[in-house]
Amino acid sequence: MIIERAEVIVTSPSRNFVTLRLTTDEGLIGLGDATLNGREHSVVAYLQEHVVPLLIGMDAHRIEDTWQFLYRGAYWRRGPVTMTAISAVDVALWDLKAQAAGMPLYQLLGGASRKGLLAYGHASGNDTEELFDSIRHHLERGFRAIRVQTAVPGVRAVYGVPHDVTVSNGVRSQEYEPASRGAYPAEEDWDTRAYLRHVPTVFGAVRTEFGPELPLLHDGHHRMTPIQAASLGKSLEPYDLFWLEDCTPAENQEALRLVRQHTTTPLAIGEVFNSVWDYQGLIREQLIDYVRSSVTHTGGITHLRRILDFAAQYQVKSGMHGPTDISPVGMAAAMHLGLAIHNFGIQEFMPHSAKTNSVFAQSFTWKDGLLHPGEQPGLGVTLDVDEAGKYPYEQAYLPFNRLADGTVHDW
Ligand code: CS2
Ligand code: MG
Repeated sequence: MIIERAEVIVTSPSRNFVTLRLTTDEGLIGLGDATLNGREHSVVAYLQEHVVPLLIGMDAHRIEDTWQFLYRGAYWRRGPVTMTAISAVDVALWDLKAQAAGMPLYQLLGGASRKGLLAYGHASGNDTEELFDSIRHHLERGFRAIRVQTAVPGVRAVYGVPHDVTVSNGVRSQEYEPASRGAYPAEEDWDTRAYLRHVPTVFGAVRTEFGPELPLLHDGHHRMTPIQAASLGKSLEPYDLFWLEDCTPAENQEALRLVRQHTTTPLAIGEVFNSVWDYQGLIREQLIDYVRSSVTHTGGITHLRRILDFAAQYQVKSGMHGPTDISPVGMAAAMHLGLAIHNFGIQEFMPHSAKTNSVFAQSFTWKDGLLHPGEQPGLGVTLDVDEAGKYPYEQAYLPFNRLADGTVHDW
């Protein structure tokens, strides 16, 4: 199975996506997600200029060898751009191998370990009433686990809460999408003390309204110092969170030691990580409970599986990143991997827009709160190139934060 063509396809149906498309001499087509939100063209260039020329004529069956060749052979290792580019190649090769075998990819990864993947949705609100509506809306759409984000009094724009929600017949019609199109990132504001006072009251209200059973999650989005995160974890203990995510900026692994000493609230981290080395201390010292890496940004199925196998020795589980900036191709890869591994925890699931689904045909199912990748050979995703061509790239940025005195803060 020889790679004859390798194309990098950029499309922007409702947000930007980058896809690597490999075609073999037998006419099979394999896809890999190469989307790095807000920095898309860095991965396009990495692939087009440096990787595509190496792929032509290569044996598509040699997944492990190709991974090692691209990782070690580049000399310059790790980093989001490199690891996203390697992931796209890795996933496209797994897609091809599974199609050649005539099996859905999860079968090649060891077969199904469960019926489907518990997935959580994003509920949010500017006030309690809006938040409760959003939670009910998600429960009606079948979600059995909910991430809760709310506005904070005195703060203009908060991560996870849409600014311009439209509600018709009691249903919120807009999903939260942080990246905005334009030539400059949107500026948001932040006040950690106001946030720390407010969040426990929100979880108290949610538990009173929805009872003790519903798994609830929360994303701190890298904004707290270690002692602030410790204090939040402690104040949320009565509300029994499934996890508190990214409580501190993720690059400082030692921070989690301090947080862990003070709270039993389960911790999830790693959506901005890209290699097993980012997790080494966190997993070995049992400082986290969930690995947030996506297949897309962490060197593909080959490398994320390695991280998760290491994590399994310490009872740390998967919690793969799945916002809309993970393309349908990246989501499919996550679902196949999540179905196969033993230490699956939960999958983040933000449904893609109708326009995105018109570009990417997908085989996954969503039933009884569980995702399943479907039974088509390979990943189960096809890319309609003509449809993709209708939506050219548009510059887009994630927002950034400034404190009241003008200092830039983690967003
Ligand atoms: C997030 C993301 O889903 C999450 O947990 O933290 O929404 C994140 O902000 C985006 O993926 C950034 O591109
Ligand atoms: Mg997050």
